[in-house]
Amino acid sequence: MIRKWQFILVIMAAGACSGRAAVIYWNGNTAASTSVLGMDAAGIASAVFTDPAVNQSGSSAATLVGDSSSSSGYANASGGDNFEAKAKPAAFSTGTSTYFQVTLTPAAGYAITLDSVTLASRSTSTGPTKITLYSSVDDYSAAIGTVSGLTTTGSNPSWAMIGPPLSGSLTGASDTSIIFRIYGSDGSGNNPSSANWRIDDISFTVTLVETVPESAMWGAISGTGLLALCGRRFWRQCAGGKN
Ligand SMILES: [Ca+2]
Repeated sequence: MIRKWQFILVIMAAGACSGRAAVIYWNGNTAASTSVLGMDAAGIASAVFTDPAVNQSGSSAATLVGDSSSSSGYANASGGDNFEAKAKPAAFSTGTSTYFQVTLTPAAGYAITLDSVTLASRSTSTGPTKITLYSSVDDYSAAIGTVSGLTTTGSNPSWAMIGPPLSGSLTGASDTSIIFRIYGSDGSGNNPSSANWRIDDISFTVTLVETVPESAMWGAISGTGLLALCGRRFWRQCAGGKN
Protein backbone atom coordinates (compact mmCIF):
# COMPACT_ATOMS: atom_id res chain seq x y z
CA MET A 1 0.00 0.00 0.00
CA ILE A 2 1.27 3.46 -0.89
CA ARG A 3 1.85 5.48 2.25
CA LYS A 4 0.59 9.04 2.48
CA TRP A 5 4.00 10.68 2.15
CA GLN A 6 4.80 8.60 -0.93
CA PHE A 7 1.54 9.73 -2.51
CA ILE A 8 2.41 13.37 -1.82
CA LEU A 9 5.81 12.87 -3.45
CA VAL A 10 4.32 11.42 -6.64
CA ILE A 11 1.79 14.23 -6.94
CA MET A 12 4.48 16.89 -6.52
CA ALA A 13 6.77 15.25 -9.09
CA ALA A 14 3.94 14.97 -11.62
CA GLY A 15 3.05 18.60 -11.07
CA ALA A 16 6.58 19.70 -12.00
CA CYS A 17 5.96 18.62 -15.64
CA SER A 18 2.31 19.57 -16.08
CA GLY A 19 1.11 20.88 -19.47
CA ARG A 20 -1.30 23.63 -20.32
CA ALA A 21 -3.34 24.25 -23.45
CA ALA A 22 -3.15 27.12 -25.90
CA VAL A 23 -4.98 27.85 -29.15
CA ILE A 24 -2.96 29.24 -32.07
CA TYR A 25 -5.13 30.97 -34.68
CA TRP A 26 -4.73 32.45 -38.18
CA ASN A 27 -7.40 34.57 -39.89
CA GLY A 28 -5.62 34.29 -43.25
CA ASN A 29 -4.15 37.81 -43.25
CA THR A 30 -0.51 37.02 -42.52
CA ALA A 31 1.79 34.01 -42.40
CA ALA A 32 2.44 34.60 -38.71
CA SER A 33 -0.31 33.61 -36.29
CA THR A 34 -3.06 36.13 -35.62
CA SER A 35 -3.32 35.18 -31.94
CA VAL A 36 -2.13 32.69 -29.34
CA LEU A 37 -4.56 32.34 -26.45
CA GLY A 38 -4.60 30.08 -23.41
CA MET A 39 -3.26 29.41 -19.94
CA ASP A 40 0.34 29.32 -21.11
CA ALA A 41 0.49 31.18 -24.42
CA ALA A 42 4.03 32.26 -23.54
CA GLY A 43 5.11 28.68 -24.22
CA ILE A 44 4.88 29.40 -27.97
CA ALA A 45 7.73 31.46 -29.45
CA SER A 46 6.28 31.61 -32.98
CA ALA A 47 3.80 29.92 -35.30
CA VAL A 48 4.27 30.72 -38.99
CA PHE A 49 2.95 29.41 -42.31
CA THR A 50 5.39 29.00 -45.19
CA ASP A 51 5.03 31.29 -48.20
CA PRO A 52 4.45 30.06 -50.83
CA ALA A 53 2.73 26.68 -50.56
CA VAL A 54 4.88 23.85 -51.90
CA ASN A 55 4.34 21.64 -54.96
CA GLN A 56 1.75 23.81 -56.63
CA SER A 57 0.56 23.13 -60.17
CA GLY A 58 1.47 25.26 -63.16
CA SER A 59 4.52 27.41 -63.76
CA SER A 60 3.80 30.11 -61.20
CA ALA A 61 2.83 29.48 -57.61
CA ALA A 62 0.06 31.40 -55.90
CA THR A 63 1.24 33.60 -53.06
CA LEU A 64 0.19 32.49 -49.59
CA VAL A 65 -2.28 35.29 -48.81
CA GLY A 66 -5.15 36.04 -51.20
CA ASP A 67 -8.20 38.29 -50.96
CA SER A 68 -10.60 36.50 -53.34
CA SER A 69 -13.52 34.24 -52.44
CA SER A 70 -13.59 35.32 -48.79
CA SER A 71 -14.68 32.76 -46.24
CA SER A 72 -18.35 32.60 -45.25
CA GLY A 73 -21.15 30.20 -44.40
CA TYR A 74 -19.82 28.77 -41.12
CA ALA A 75 -19.77 30.04 -37.56
CA ASN A 76 -17.40 32.96 -36.95
CA ALA A 77 -16.06 33.05 -40.53
CA SER A 78 -13.45 35.84 -40.63
CA GLY A 79 -13.95 36.63 -44.33
CA GLY A 80 -11.36 38.97 -45.86
CA ASP A 81 -8.06 37.32 -46.74
CA ASN A 82 -7.33 33.61 -46.76
CA PHE A 83 -4.44 31.29 -47.60
CA GLU A 84 -4.50 30.07 -51.22
CA ALA A 85 -2.75 27.55 -53.44
CA LYS A 86 -2.92 26.06 -56.92
CA ALA A 87 -3.27 22.44 -55.88
CA LYS A 88 -2.34 19.66 -58.25
CA PRO A 89 -5.47 17.75 -59.34
CA ALA A 90 -3.98 14.31 -58.72
CA ALA A 91 -3.98 11.42 -56.26
CA PHE A 92 -2.27 11.94 -52.91
CA SER A 93 1.50 11.64 -52.66
CA THR A 94 3.71 13.02 -49.90
CA GLY A 95 6.33 13.68 -52.56
CA THR A 96 4.26 15.60 -55.11
CA SER A 97 0.95 16.77 -53.60
CA THR A 98 0.46 20.43 -52.82
CA TYR A 99 0.66 21.39 -49.15
CA PHE A 100 0.59 24.30 -46.78
CA GLN A 101 3.28 24.15 -44.15
CA VAL A 102 3.28 25.66 -40.68
CA THR A 103 6.11 25.70 -38.16
CA LEU A 104 5.37 25.83 -34.43
CA THR A 105 8.34 26.82 -32.28
CA PRO A 106 8.18 26.44 -28.50
CA ALA A 107 9.60 28.98 -26.11
CA ALA A 108 12.78 27.94 -24.31
CA GLY A 109 12.07 25.18 -21.82
CA TYR A 110 8.89 23.94 -23.50
CA ALA A 111 7.78 21.04 -25.70
CA ILE A 112 4.67 21.06 -27.91
CA THR A 113 1.95 18.43 -28.30
CA LEU A 114 -0.69 18.92 -30.99
CA ASP A 115 -4.17 18.20 -29.61
CA SER A 116 -6.45 19.23 -32.48
CA VAL A 117 -6.63 21.13 -35.76
CA THR A 118 -9.63 22.87 -37.29
CA LEU A 119 -9.70 24.85 -40.52
CA ALA A 120 -12.13 26.06 -43.13
CA SER A 121 -11.46 24.80 -46.65
CA ARG A 122 -12.81 25.69 -50.09
CA SER A 123 -12.07 23.85 -53.34
CA THR A 124 -13.11 24.85 -56.85
CA SER A 125 -13.86 22.17 -59.45
CA THR A 126 -10.22 21.03 -59.76
CA GLY A 127 -9.42 21.55 -56.08
CA PRO A 128 -8.63 18.96 -53.41
CA THR A 129 -11.26 16.51 -52.17
CA LYS A 130 -8.91 15.15 -49.52
CA ILE A 131 -6.83 16.83 -46.81
CA THR A 132 -4.07 14.93 -45.03
CA LEU A 133 -1.88 16.07 -42.14
CA TYR A 134 1.71 15.04 -41.50
CA SER A 135 4.34 16.22 -39.02
CA SER A 136 8.10 16.47 -38.79
CA VAL A 137 8.04 14.50 -35.54
CA ASP A 138 8.30 11.26 -37.54
CA ASP A 139 9.81 12.92 -40.63
CA TYR A 140 6.41 12.87 -42.40
CA SER A 141 6.30 9.08 -42.51
CA ALA A 142 2.70 8.53 -41.31
CA ALA A 143 -0.47 10.58 -41.62
CA ILE A 144 -1.72 12.04 -38.34
CA GLY A 145 -5.15 13.05 -39.68
CA THR A 146 -7.23 12.76 -42.85
CA VAL A 147 -10.50 14.17 -44.17
CA SER A 148 -11.92 12.83 -47.45
CA GLY A 149 -14.97 13.61 -49.55
CA LEU A 150 -14.63 17.39 -49.61
CA THR A 151 -17.08 19.07 -51.96
CA THR A 152 -15.75 20.78 -55.11
CA THR A 153 -18.97 21.94 -56.70
CA GLY A 154 -18.73 24.40 -59.58
CA SER A 155 -16.88 27.70 -59.76
CA ASN A 156 -18.31 29.14 -56.56
CA PRO A 157 -18.18 26.32 -53.98
CA SER A 158 -18.99 26.63 -50.33
CA TRP A 159 -16.56 26.88 -47.48
CA ALA A 160 -16.60 24.03 -44.96
CA MET A 161 -15.10 23.87 -41.48
CA ILE A 162 -13.29 20.58 -40.89
CA GLY A 163 -11.48 19.00 -37.95
CA PRO A 164 -9.80 15.67 -38.70
CA PRO A 165 -9.32 13.28 -35.75
CA LEU A 166 -5.62 13.11 -34.90
CA SER A 167 -3.39 10.22 -33.90
CA GLY A 168 0.24 9.17 -34.00
CA SER A 169 3.32 11.34 -33.73
CA LEU A 170 2.06 14.57 -32.26
CA THR A 171 4.60 15.47 -29.56
CA GLY A 172 7.83 17.31 -30.26
CA ALA A 173 11.03 17.30 -28.24
CA SER A 174 11.90 20.02 -25.77
CA ASP A 175 13.11 23.25 -27.38
CA THR A 176 12.37 21.81 -30.83
CA SER A 177 10.09 23.17 -33.54
CA ILE A 178 7.42 20.98 -35.11
CA ILE A 179 6.55 21.41 -38.78
CA PHE A 180 3.06 20.39 -39.86
CA ARG A 181 2.06 19.88 -43.49
CA ILE A 182 -1.54 20.22 -44.67
CA TYR A 183 -1.75 18.34 -47.95
CA GLY A 184 -4.60 18.83 -50.45
CA SER A 185 -5.07 16.10 -53.05
CA ASP A 186 -7.40 13.92 -55.07
CA GLY A 187 -8.84 16.67 -57.25
CA SER A 188 -9.53 16.05 -60.92
CA GLY A 189 -9.27 17.90 -64.23
CA ASN A 190 -6.63 20.11 -65.76
CA ASN A 191 -4.07 22.10 -63.83
CA PRO A 192 -5.70 25.32 -62.61
CA SER A 193 -4.58 28.72 -63.86
CA SER A 194 -5.46 30.34 -60.54
CA ALA A 195 -5.88 29.25 -56.94
CA ASN A 196 -8.26 26.29 -56.62
CA TRP A 197 -7.80 25.68 -52.88
CA ARG A 198 -8.24 28.11 -50.02
CA ILE A 199 -8.10 27.70 -46.26
CA ASP A 200 -9.04 30.17 -43.53
CA ASP A 201 -9.67 30.41 -39.78
CA ILE A 202 -7.05 27.83 -38.94
CA SER A 203 -6.73 26.84 -35.28
CA PHE A 204 -4.11 24.57 -33.74
CA THR A 205 -4.87 23.56 -30.15
CA VAL A 206 -1.68 22.50 -28.43
CA THR A 207 -0.49 21.44 -25.00
CA LEU A 208 2.67 23.16 -23.84
CA VAL A 209 4.74 21.07 -21.47
CA GLU A 210 7.24 23.01 -19.42
CA THR A 211 10.28 20.79 -19.44
CA VAL A 212 12.40 20.84 -16.29
CA PRO A 213 16.16 20.22 -16.33
CA GLU A 214 16.94 16.90 -14.66
CA SER A 215 19.04 18.47 -11.92
CA ALA A 216 16.25 20.88 -11.07
CA MET A 217 13.72 18.03 -11.13
CA TRP A 218 15.68 15.89 -8.70
CA GLY A 219 16.34 18.92 -6.54
CA ALA A 220 12.62 19.54 -6.38
CA ILE A 221 11.93 15.88 -5.58
CA SER A 222 14.60 15.87 -2.84
CA GLY A 223 13.14 19.01 -1.32
CA THR A 224 9.65 17.59 -1.54
CA GLY A 225 10.86 14.37 0.06
CA LEU A 226 12.27 16.23 3.03
CA LEU A 227 9.02 18.12 3.46
CA ALA A 228 7.07 14.87 3.24
CA LEU A 229 9.27 13.19 5.87
CA CYS A 230 8.89 16.17 8.20
CA GLY A 231 5.14 16.06 7.72
CA ARG A 232 5.11 12.32 8.34
CA ARG A 233 7.03 12.72 11.63
CA PHE A 234 4.64 15.45 12.77
CA TRP A 235 1.67 13.28 11.80
CA ARG A 236 3.05 10.31 13.77
CA GLN A 237 3.56 12.48 16.84
CA CYS A 238 -0.01 13.73 16.60
CA ALA A 239 -1.26 10.14 16.11
CA GLY A 240 0.62 8.82 19.11
CA GLY A 241 3.54 7.30 17.20
CA LYS A 242 1.55 5.19 14.76
CA ASN A 243 1.60 5.36 10.99
CA1 LIG B 1 -9.94 35.37 -43.26
